[in-house]
Amino acid sequence: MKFIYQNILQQIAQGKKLLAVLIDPDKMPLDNVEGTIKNVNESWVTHIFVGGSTVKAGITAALVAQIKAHTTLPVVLFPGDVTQITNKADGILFLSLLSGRNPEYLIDKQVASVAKLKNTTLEVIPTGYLLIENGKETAVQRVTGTAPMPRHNVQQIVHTAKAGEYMGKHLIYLEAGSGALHPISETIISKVKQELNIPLIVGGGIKNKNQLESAYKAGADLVVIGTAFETDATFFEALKLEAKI
Ligand code: 1GP
Repeated sequence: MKFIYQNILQQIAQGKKLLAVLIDPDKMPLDNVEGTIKNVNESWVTHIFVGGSTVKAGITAALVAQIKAHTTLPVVLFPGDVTQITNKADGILFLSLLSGRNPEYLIDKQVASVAKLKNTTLEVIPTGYLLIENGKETAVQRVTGTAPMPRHNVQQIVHTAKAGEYMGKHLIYLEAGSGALHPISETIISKVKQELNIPLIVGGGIKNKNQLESAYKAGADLVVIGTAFETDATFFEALKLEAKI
């Protein structure tokens, strides 16, 4: 499937809002996949992202294969490391951590991934990734050794996102971090959205439907939710197809 990005653009052009569930291979036993994906299929989730900051090497492929066996939704890798790349998925967010100044996460890991990627049929989607301060330290911060951008310096966040667009990224991802205390603020989302001509992904710390709606209203095109689905099985209930916002 090489149409993930085109489909995102088309759906956004039609005024649709997109939702990705983030599945962390470290936290999802293979035995739980079928039940979880059944819930996903019955909700208005549009994408399944798979990845994490600290996933054990070698477990992602089996998980993705199991997910693919139970859904037709696009499965997109959201990798914290080269070891998480698997051809079993449909696409990959080819992330560059633009908020940080660690060359390893700006370019080195991307170079290291090429030998693997060029032997896959994954749709590679260039994505500018910005980690924003959220009230507590997150795994991305620890693993990458970079500081998040201060949330009050909105202009710097906007300029960084726009620089990503000028550099040719196809998506910008505003990340508060998994389990963030404060999701990305509406002010940040709306100011970034006003300046961008490419789709905007927002994730980190979104725990309920109100926060989801706020992110959409502020301008998020695609919202990513991981922890809330892991910790609250009833959250899928609120997102059943018939309850679409
Ligand atoms: C993390 O943005 C994602 O990379 C999702 O965060 O787990 O807090 O939903 P949560």
